[in-house]
Amino acid sequence: MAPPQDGKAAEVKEESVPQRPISDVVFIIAMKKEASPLVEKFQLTEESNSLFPKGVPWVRYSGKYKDLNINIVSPGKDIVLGVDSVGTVSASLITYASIQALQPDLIINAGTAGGFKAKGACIGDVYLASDVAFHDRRIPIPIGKLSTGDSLDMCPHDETAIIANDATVKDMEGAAVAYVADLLRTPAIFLKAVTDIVDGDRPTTEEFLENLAAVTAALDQAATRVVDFINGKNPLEL
Ligand code: FMC
Repeated sequence: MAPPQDGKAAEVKEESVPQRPISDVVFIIAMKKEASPLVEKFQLTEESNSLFPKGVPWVRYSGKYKDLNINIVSPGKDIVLGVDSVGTVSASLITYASIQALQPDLIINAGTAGGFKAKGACIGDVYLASDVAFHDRRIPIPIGKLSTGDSLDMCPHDETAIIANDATVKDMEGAAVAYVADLLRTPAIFLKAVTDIVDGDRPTTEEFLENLAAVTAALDQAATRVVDFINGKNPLEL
C-alpha cells in the first residue's frame, strides 16, 4: 500500500493482512475506454443493484476469474458534463466506497499515464509503480515514482514538483487511490500504461487521444498478467 507521504506502493503491513490467498480484488479504473477491454477479458457483468448511494454515476462490473472475485469500479460519466470523471476526487470516493462495500484483499489502480522519456518511458510501456506521490499540493514530499495531480497538462510549477518526486510516470488518480487504500489499510498496487511522453515534443492531448486505444490493449495484457500472478497468493507473497 502507498501512503502519499512515505510512498512504498507494494508495501503491506503484516499485522493487517490475512494469511490466506487473495480472493477479492477491486480494480479502480478512471475511464470507460480503459475498463472495457478488461471487463471483456475477465467476462464481467455490469451490476445494476448498486452498492453505492442512489444517483451516483459510478459503475461496477463483477464476476469470477480463476479463484478470484473481481470487481472493476469506474467513476462513470460526470452528470453535468457527460465526460469520464477522471481525477483525484472521484478516484478517492470510489476507492472509499468500494473498500467499504466490498472489503477487497487488494486494490489495483489500472490506467493510462504520461511517461517521461528522460526516465526511459516509451509509448505503450506499462509500469507497476514502486512509489506514488501527489505533485500539486505544494507540500514538500519525498520521492515518488508515480506522480499524481488533477491536470493532464504540466505547468512549470508542477514540472518542478514532479521532477522532485523523481517520477517516471504521471497520472491523475494513483496517489488518491493510495491515500484511501492506506487510510483503510487495504493493500494497493498501481499499473500505469504510457499514452504520451510528458517531456517530448508533441502536445499531450493529441498524443494521448491518438494512443489511447492501442495503449489500453497493452494495459489489458499487463493487468491480466498481474491477476494471473496474484491468483492463489496471499498479500505478503506479492
Ligand atoms: N498526465 C496526467 N494524466 C494522464 C496523462 C498525463 N500525461 N496521460 N494519461 C493520463 C491518465 C489520467 O490518469 C486520466 O485518467 C486520463 O488518463 C486523462 O484524462
